[in-house]
Amino acid sequence: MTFTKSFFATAAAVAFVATSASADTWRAWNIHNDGHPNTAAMDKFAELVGTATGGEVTVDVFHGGVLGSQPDALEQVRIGAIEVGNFNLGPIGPMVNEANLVSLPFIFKSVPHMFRVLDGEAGDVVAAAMGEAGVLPLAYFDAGARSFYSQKPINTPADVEGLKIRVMNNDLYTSMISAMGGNPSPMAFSEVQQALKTGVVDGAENNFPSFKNVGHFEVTTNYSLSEHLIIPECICVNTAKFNALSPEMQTAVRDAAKEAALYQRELWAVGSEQARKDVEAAGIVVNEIADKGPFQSAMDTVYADYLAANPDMKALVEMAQATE
Ligand code: BDP
Repeated sequence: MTFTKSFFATAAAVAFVATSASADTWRAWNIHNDGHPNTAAMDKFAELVGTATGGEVTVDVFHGGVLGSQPDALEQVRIGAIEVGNFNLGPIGPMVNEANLVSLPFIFKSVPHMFRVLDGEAGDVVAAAMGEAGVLPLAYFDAGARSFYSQKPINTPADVEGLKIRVMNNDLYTSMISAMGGNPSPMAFSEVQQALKTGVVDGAENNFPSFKNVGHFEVTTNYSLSEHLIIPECICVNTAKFNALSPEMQTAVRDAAKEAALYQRELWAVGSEQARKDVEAAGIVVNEIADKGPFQSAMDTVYADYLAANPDMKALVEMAQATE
């Protein structure tokens, strides 16, 4: 057999195709910095994926939101320009209506209740709709509960009246603030500290780790435990990229995400307690709200307006509410 020039060229091309088809590098978006539980969990996910897939899939995590704001990154994952990320389900609502279930204030009784809903029938509906839209959830993180912070304590919905409050990008959050007489201000996470500092907004809402980790506690004084939103986060992957993997590799990646999520939940339990202690030590007054009833009642119009505009969400909302 004569080895011709074209034989070598063909062999090289085949080898190249074989390598690029079997080894995949995924870019992962993460908004958080070092010191946040999700950053460690995303690093763990990358490590586990590398091991479990024998290097067939490599995950490069970009922390600190350097790949863009959350709404932008979600769009990138949806179209496959970024492969994977740790996303909050809040900003997924404008893209996937079913995901809005988790953005209805006080829909969940507690974090364990939220996980029971996600693990049940309602969660299947939400996950299927997200996958359909291109943002497939592989596992869920704990993100605690979100509460208000501002320069004054907030004990009743009336205390929110007239305050300009930063919210994440979702119309349900603007309705939530408006229902209490406040002025909602949707804004990227990266801009919130400056906005609080300069008085562009009077307050914001988040969980303890995020309140601490990006320095919001340095520019405000009171954290009031309204716990109005319990929003899960996901490791979400571009659906087409995931489906292109062999069944074995899909299982390996999904298991890695689940293990990373269990790790995240452990870190979260410790980290959110510690974050609370740290901000209190730094002078933040943490204000227990004796009766959250008035906040819940103030949300009646939010639910009524939302369900009037989205009647097909009624069954899903009832399914979540009926979950023990
Ligand atoms: C944090 C979430 C992050 C959000 C951020 C926000 O982990 O995904 O972008 O809140 O308020 O708690 O924008």
